[in-house]
Amino acid sequence: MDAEQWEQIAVDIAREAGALARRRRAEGVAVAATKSSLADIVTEADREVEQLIRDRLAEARPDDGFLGEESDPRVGTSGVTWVVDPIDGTVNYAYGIPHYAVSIAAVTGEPVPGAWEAQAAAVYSPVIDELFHARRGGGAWLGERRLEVSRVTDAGALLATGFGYDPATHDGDLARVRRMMVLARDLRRGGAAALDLAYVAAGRLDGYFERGLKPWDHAAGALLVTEAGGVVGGRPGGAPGPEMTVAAGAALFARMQDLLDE
Ligand code: LIP
Repeated sequence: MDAEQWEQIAVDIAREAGALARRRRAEGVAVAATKSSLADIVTEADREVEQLIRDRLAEARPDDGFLGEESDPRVGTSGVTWVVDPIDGTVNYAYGIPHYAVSIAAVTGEPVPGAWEAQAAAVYSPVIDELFHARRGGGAWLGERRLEVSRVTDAGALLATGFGYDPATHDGDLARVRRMMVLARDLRRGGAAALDLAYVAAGRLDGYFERGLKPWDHAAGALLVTEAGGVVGGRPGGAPGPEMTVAAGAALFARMQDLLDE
């Protein structure tokens, strides 16, 4: 099996999982638990959707590993690991804000950002029925439209960011926003990293930066960006991860990293 088949698996499962998430949202959503902080919530739908994804992947790819937000990791024997956020934008989902996505990526190598090689990705926004997908070397697509990052280089960029659930990190996050505003025409805070990255790939955002992301938040979206001709990284020279995730076209990416590290 190759990346094209993994991409199709990700697309098919993301679509089915997104439909389940949307149905559960319409039936009413309750917070099942809080995790790292009061703001860091999980709903029963997050858990149910992740279980559906795990079940479908086990049927299609029984020897693969699994790394998801809401359940225990599984080490596979095939060299392929599926990195999954069942509902990215959980707070939006819980509040009924229709901006959330199912994020599924297939990676090879050690399932750690910076060590893995992303092979295929699907990010599905079920309320507006937009499915972003990519495979390594095959380009990034929204449906049948090939995606390309914007060519904006500096002042006048539409940037997106986010803030972690830990209030103790907000001063640093806000100071970083202040430094980045020299580049920005405006700022967006969508609340779903996978869609922020998908929108950079689609040229709907010129750049995105956020501290505190988990592997499942960025695994699929990062491949969309690089297959759309963009660059994704973390701290200067580093991989995307909890310290920082930055995504943009090459010229803007360099300017953003300069400012992030001041
Ligand atoms: C969310 C990210 C978002 C970030 C939130 C949270 P979740 O993921 O998509 O960009 O700002 O703090 O990490 O928790 O909804 O899967």
